[in-house]
Amino acid sequence: MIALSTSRTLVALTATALLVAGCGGSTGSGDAAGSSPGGPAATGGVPQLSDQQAPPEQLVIDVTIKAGEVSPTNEQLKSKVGDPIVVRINSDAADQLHVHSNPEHTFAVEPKFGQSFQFTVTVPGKVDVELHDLNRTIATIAVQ
Ligand SMILES: [Cu+2]
Repeated sequence: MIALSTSRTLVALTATALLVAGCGGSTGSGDAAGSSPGGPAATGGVPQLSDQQAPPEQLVIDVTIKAGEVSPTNEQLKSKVGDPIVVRINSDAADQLHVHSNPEHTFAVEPKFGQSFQFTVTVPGKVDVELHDLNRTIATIAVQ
C-alpha cells in the first residue's frame, strides 16, 4: 500500500514483509486488542528503579495535514522500547493514523488542530507511522 507510492525500489523487500503482516485488514479496527499476549510475562519481571535510569524520553512528532499534503513524510526517527511516542497532528481532513508496531495502533484523525496521540512500542523493530487515507508514511521509527 504505502510502499507503492513512495520509493518502491528501496523499501520493497522490507515493506512487503511489514505490510503483509500489518496491513492485511486495514479497515478492520482493533478487535484483536485482547490483552492476552504477553500479559503475565510483562508484569513485574523487569526491574525499573527510578533512581537507576533517567525518566523515559518522549519522542514527539509534529504532523501537519493540509490540502492533501503531509509534513513530514518518511522521517527516520529513533526511540526505545517503552518510551512514549507522541504524534501531534494539525489536520484539515479526517484520516486514519496507523502505527505498524506490534501490537499495532490505529487512531482516528479528525479535521482539527491540536490532536495528540500517544503510544508505546513494546517490541523492538522498525515502526512505520502511516496515514492510510492519504497513503503517506509520516515516519519510520527504529525502536531499540
Ligand atoms: Cu498501515
